[in-house]
Amino acid sequence: MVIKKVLIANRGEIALRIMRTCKEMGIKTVAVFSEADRNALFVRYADEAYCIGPPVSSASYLDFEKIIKVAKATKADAIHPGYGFLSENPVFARRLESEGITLIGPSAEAMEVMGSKLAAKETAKRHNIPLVPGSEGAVADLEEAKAIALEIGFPLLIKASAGGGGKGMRIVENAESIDEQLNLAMNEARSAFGDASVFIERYVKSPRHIEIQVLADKHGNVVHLFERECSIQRRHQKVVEEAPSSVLTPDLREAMGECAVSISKACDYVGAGTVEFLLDDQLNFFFLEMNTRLQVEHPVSEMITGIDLVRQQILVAGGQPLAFSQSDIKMKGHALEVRVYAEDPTNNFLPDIGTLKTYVRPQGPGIRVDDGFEEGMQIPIYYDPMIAKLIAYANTREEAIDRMIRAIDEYDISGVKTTLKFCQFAINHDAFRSGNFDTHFVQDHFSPEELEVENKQNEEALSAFLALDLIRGVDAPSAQEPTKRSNWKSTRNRL
Ligand code: MV4
Repeated sequence: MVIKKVLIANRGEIALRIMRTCKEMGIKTVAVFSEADRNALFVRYADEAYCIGPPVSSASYLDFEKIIKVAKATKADAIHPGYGFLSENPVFARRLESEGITLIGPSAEAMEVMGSKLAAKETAKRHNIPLVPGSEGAVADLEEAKAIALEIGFPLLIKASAGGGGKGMRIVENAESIDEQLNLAMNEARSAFGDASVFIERYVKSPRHIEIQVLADKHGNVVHLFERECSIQRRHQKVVEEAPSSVLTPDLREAMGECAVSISKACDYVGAGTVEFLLDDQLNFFFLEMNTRLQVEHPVSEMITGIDLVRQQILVAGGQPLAFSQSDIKMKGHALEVRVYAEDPTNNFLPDIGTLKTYVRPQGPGIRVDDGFEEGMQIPIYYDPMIAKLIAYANTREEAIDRMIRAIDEYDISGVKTTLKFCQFAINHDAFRSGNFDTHFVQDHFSPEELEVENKQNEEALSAFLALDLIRGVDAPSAQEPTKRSNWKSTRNRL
């Protein structure tokens, strides 16, 4: 089947990102949008665009009856769901199958298996993929939980089978609290997910979060595109992602890659997917879960492999076999991504939505900005407050970090508070630079004062330079430089 027209069932930067590849492939695009996104860039970029309802997601981006109606009316061959919204919804996938519309993604069955953490772990176990020691399947009652605890020791972790991304997790420190925690976890799981099944794992103390990008076609070919390191996160919200990881050896990379390919084959996976692992401080890895969608941080994998993941998703959805094998895929250089949010890092990351009064993107060598906004636009309150993904690519990790720091300096956003300085703090930290960090990085190293102190230091440095100006006279060439630098942002619009 040749895909000639794609409906993008998403919004913002990812809708635009998908449309750009469609355009390169000569594929027509259909946007669907809510009333809050009337003026969005992705709506203007599409060949056709249809309003599908009010801002609240349940009445627009999640309302698949409306979306399918538009797909039929516009004769779209396929739907790309992006990430979030309908992207991992097996009910939607099944509906599209019965409507004869191609989903750019895996089958409903693959989504179902991986949507259940227990089913996913069972699949992994059958294929000898390492798992964190813990219960086999759901824990039935307190007696069983206690028996497992006796075996694996404390602290342990109770997780909801229907959870994921940290939702429904509880740490149990000692035998006395296991009763209470188990009850809370099961009740929470029942009310949040409609499924009370929970399982137990040993708590891995200082883990790194490493995920492997996979790509599978409809002919049983599966390859991996190496790893992404996503340990720098705050409350399960990723802050910095990079590829490759600074701690993986070639052997470890190959072993994890093979496990990722094997679990993908086990669920007859099709398309782009991500297999998540925990890596402990002894470099043991354990399968966590599989995400059956294109991920937010996919650009770092694209940068180091030169492979356009959206193009590959579309090709395999159309039935084409992958045009390359594992040995053809090489990684080169280093890529970093930071997520720029409209949040105030000095005020507990409170969303700070409003109008982008100034919005000037960084440019230059090795910089990619995936966003969906322009100066003067309003960031809607109804959705995730991510403004942009800033990606830096260079030959080495050090150069990529320096390049990212430069790009963050160039990024000029006013009207809303952003996490840019927080991201800069993170990647410039000794622990990050040295590669010696884990998922507790933000908790261990960040406090709002870090940003306030930095602001103050900048002010002090500026006053010192200004004082120098006075002493030397403003015409002195050595005194010109810092004054110019400090004025860079305020004068740029006039340059
Ligand atoms: C764990 C863990 C430690 N031990 N499992 C959080 C998200 C979900 N995908 C799995 N998560 C974790 N599972 C065991 N047995 C620590 C985490 C975890 C984490 C994992 C990846 C990235 C960030 C994290 C932050 C806190 C906890």
